[in-house]
Amino acid sequence: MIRLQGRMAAAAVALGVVLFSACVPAGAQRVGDLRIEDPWVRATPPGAGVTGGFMTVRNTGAKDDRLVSVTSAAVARVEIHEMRHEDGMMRMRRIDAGLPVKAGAKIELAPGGYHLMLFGPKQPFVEGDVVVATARFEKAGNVEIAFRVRGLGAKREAGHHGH
Ligand SMILES: [Cu+2]
Repeated sequence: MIRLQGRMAAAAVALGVVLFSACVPAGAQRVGDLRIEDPWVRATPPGAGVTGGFMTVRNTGAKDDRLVSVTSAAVARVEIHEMRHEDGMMRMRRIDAGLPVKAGAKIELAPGGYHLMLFGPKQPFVEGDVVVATARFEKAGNVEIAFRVRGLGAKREAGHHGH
């Protein structure tokens, strides 16, 4: 009987995880003192090798934090990038040290500025879908984020990517 209950509990947990993944609301998400707002990724045409991810991270706490890395089973890898004007051109670079999220402040990942670069989508991102990724923060820890897929034309980036 105990064994059976154990199995049923395990099944319920497994089911719960599946339901959670399928139904994660694409609204604000919270981890510790951090709020993740409006996470979204750009849709990809079939065969596209890369796309951008965006969100706002708000730190409501008293300690500085840092977005260290992002991973997702939906893509081969995710990098944190910065885009900025240099010598009259838009240039992009990878940020390996992570993105600081200062106490009481927010950091915006948006077209034309900081962004996530998602390489190698395992299948095309279609508008309206949700792409789940895990962000790791230095102090707040890991948080699963549901990025809503928006159309190709959504807030187009100024300039163009080097990749
Ligand atoms: Cu980039």
